[in-house]
Amino acid sequence: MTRILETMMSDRDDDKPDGEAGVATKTRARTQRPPLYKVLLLNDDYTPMEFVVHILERFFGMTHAQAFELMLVVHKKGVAVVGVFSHEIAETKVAQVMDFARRHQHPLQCTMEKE
Ligand code: TYC
Repeated sequence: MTRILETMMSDRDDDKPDGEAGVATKTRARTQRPPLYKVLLLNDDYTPMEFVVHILERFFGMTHAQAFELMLVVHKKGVAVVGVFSHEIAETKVAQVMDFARRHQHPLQCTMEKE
């Protein structure tokens, strides 16, 4: 009898049958950050350097000096990250660059990839 009483008293979960105390679980709310995407600019042999500099100023908010420096990185290394954005913004940047290059008949390539 003492045993039964002890069992009942120690079952502190009201919604569980006697002898079946609930397992304590703590669920911490995890804040989800949206995935980010790198926008990459690729080198080629034909697009003029000043055109690439202009693109970096116009669509990526760089100063002329920043744009020139990054254009040279792409020119020498073949590719560089020119910005990191949400999926929607990255898609828009890629589309803007590709459209602008196409309209000026330059073969410049711009892509995005998950960070
Ligand atoms: N390689 C090009 C040239 O010599 C310049 C260039 C730089 C092209 C960066 C594309 O993403 C690029 N005219």
